Amino acid sequence: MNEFILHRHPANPLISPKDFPVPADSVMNCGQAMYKGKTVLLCACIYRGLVNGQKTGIHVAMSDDGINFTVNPKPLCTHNPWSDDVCNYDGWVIDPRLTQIGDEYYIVRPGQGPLGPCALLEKTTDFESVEFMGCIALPPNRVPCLFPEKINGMYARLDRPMFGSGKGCGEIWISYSPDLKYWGDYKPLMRPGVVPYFDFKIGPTVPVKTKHGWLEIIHGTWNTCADTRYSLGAVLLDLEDPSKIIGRTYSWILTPQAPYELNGHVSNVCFACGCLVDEDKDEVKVYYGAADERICLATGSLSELIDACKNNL
Ligand code: BMA
Repeated sequence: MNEFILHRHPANPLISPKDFPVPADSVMNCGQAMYKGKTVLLCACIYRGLVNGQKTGIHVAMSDDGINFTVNPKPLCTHNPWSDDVCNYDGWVIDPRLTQIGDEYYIVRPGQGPLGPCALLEKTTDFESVEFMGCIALPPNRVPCLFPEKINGMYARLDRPMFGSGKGCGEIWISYSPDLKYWGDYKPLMRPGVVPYFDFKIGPTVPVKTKHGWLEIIHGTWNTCADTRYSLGAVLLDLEDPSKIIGRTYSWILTPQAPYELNGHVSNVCFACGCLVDEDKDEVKVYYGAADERICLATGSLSELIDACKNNL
């Protein structure tokens, strides 16, 4: 197999529907963070049948070693009725982005509805319960990713405005807020084509601070006459002004090749919502959704990835 910067863990897939504590058809794309020395993943699940009357929910998985996870059978995030008196803008509870800001953990997830996804904000401090903080982006914006600290006195996020079909579906913009609730000062940052391996869609994950810049794992698609390929790449943003791109990989860093990525609920998919970085260990870890059906891990050298971004490799 042709290897790129991220390398698959031999224990993949780490979490599959058969390992889930409730009946599951798919265990999908996960938010990721460290909490009290443990690795925590927020795993989106498409249930087999209905569980507590719902078709989807987001469950907490915790691990001491980052490989063996215990999944909570009770979902952390589930359908919220905030929009139900007009229409259901929370019909499909998946794809959480998880950002630690100080001692608090913020979850942004798509509120899927008739005009496409809006963005719902929730907060947790213990991964046992969430506080619903409201809708922070009009549809279609799927899914804004919060920076983990204020930049020049303002919260910042990477937005993902999109339209339903056609070339150019899905861009990355940046915006700012004094309080995480009211957002503005919007600016476009990346379109499909910003890297040669995404020609149709491009989307953000939660940025991670490194001494060389904000490391931003991006996901996106390349369309061929035969299929669509959902892969991962990386971009480096300026620490002081994250609206400046200071590097990007010109090759994908992970693309579907393993059987568990090539075949599944949606075949040909490697999709990430974030990454974990350990600068002392020179390591980047990406827990990713494979074929929209199971959760896998790929790791790589942080310095190799940063160098690839800086040298546009
Ligand atoms: C995206 C989202 C993800 C999914 C991916 C591949 O548009 O819907 O949830 O993993 O497509 O199907």
